[in-house]
Amino acid sequence: MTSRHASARAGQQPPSRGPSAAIVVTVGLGLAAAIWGLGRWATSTGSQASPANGAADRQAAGFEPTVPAGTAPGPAPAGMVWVPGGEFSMGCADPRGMPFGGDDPMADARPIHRVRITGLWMDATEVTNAQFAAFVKATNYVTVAERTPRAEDFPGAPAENLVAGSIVFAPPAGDVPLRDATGAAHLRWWAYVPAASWRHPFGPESDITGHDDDPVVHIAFEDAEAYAAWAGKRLPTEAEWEFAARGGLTGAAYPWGTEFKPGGRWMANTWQGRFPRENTAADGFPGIAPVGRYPANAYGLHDMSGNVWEWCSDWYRPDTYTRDAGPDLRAVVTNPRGPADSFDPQEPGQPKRVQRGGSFLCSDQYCSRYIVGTRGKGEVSSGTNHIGFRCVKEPDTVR
Ligand SMILES: [Ca+2]
Repeated sequence: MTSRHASARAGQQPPSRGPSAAIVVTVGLGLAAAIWGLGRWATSTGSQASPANGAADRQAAGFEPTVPAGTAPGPAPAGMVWVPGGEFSMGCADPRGMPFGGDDPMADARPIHRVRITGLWMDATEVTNAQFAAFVKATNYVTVAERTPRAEDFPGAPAENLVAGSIVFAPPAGDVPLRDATGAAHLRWWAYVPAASWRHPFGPESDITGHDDDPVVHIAFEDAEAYAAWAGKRLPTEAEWEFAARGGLTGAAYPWGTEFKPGGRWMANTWQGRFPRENTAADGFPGIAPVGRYPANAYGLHDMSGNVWEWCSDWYRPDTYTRDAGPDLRAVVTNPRGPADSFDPQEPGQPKRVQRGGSFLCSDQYCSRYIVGTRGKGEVSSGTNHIGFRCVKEPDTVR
């Protein structure tokens, strides 16, 4: 059973207590926890270091200088930029106490450890609706959200709930608690919407006319992989993604530096106002922005922070960095591709891949995963209206 399909029930029946409701709550939790990558378990694993501001703090946190290596092997493929590769410190210091740092210790992003990456090309922006439409036109590909769930995969589910669709942000009118004892507070602002898909981001009455340059959303992991294969590319590993997002900087909180709004300028599409009911759109966009509307980082990459989440190829585990760093934290891991399997203590039965960068729904009240070293995770079949992707291409595969 997958989160997306089972969510047909979660979205149409209010969670409540009882034998059947337990499934609904569990599944719904799988959905949106996957979406947000809450990482709440991490509070029990402790934290280290201080905010990553200034050289002394960076060193205390475990960041050593980024050492780029490798030059571009030729002209960039269309829409891509060169990420030089090299060695860097991967991970995130405890962001609590940082301006815009939020209240999550982000312990799954520690220990900070050394990683070496081979240079490669990366899409300068998230994949757009126009690009995805070209793929669908060429291949007649049908996304996971557009497929009708099969009854045999969901024994006992009411037939009326076996409908194609996806999960859409649906904020309540009033204030709601962002966290509660059930761990399912987020169900208050997510709804399963029949017929929602990349073509109809908010449901059947919506479409993407005039939004060619918006990032494509409602993308499940296999959808992203299918597009990448068609394009002669692949999804980035989590380590490649973070090296690229850091743009050569060492231990900076954001892809552009240490200040969230340098000189008062908005650098990423995130959430302003009281989440989830108030959206002031102070950054210029109440929802998704067309790609590339905010400044690129030093490698020429846009929206590595915010706008939409981006799938990476790695399975998610909270202990990946502990494993990679080794007992003395001196290991240098070369081109890590993630663990062999997935495990999320919050939802042990849900297979999850890594997602990075946060989205237009991230704020310092909730999520704060626009911080460059933080990690997200998503159940593989659950696209939503803030999950997209971008691709990479290895130099020796350039055509
Ligand atoms: Ca993004």
